[in-house]
Amino acid sequence: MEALIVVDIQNDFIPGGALAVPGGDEVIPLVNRLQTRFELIVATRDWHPHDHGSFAANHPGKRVGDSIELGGLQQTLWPVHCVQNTPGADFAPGLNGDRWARVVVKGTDPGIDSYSGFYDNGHRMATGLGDYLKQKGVSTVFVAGLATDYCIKFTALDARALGFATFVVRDCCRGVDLNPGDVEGAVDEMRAAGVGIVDSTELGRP
Ligand code: VGL
Ligand code: ZN
Repeated sequence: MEALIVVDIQNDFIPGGALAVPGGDEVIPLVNRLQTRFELIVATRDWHPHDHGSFAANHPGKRVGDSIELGGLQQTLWPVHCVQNTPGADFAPGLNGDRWARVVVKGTDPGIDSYSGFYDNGHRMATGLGDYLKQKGVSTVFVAGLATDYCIKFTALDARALGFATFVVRDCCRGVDLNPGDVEGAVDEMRAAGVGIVDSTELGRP
């Protein structure tokens, strides 16, 4: 059984949003088409409280892009984004969620960030996505969405570590590339961990 994981295609991650990923909106029609070849689709949603520790604004004197310690881990500071129950946290317009079996929220604990759809960044709490997919008999996952060098990478690495055959559908993803080369580095890191990198055109129908 295969599943598609649609990662964080939310208003704040597309152009015009607080943490816009360059070309982030381009994945919407591609992911809509990709979804038609999957029977089981789950989506992840970045879903932060307003006082989340990953927001630069919550650390006086710190700026976006600075690094701090949060929950005992190094944390890059971001603009305020994907705050629960705000338009920035809504799924992007035009993204078809009609066939989603489940939406997994992450980043809800103000004291730790969560790039992966499976665990927080310290692997302390599971979101339940791993157990859900195993209970559904899933052995292979495909990952698409935003952003290649953060939530896609960590979701794919955790999926692989949990024993799923894991593929990132590269043309259906876009990255932040905070430092040029980050996306390329993320792809190399995923490959080295046994994650397959594919294009939607290789996947056959439709
Ligand atoms: C993400 C940075 C902060 C992502 C989420 O979805 O890739 N990146 N929060
Ligand atoms: Zn976030």
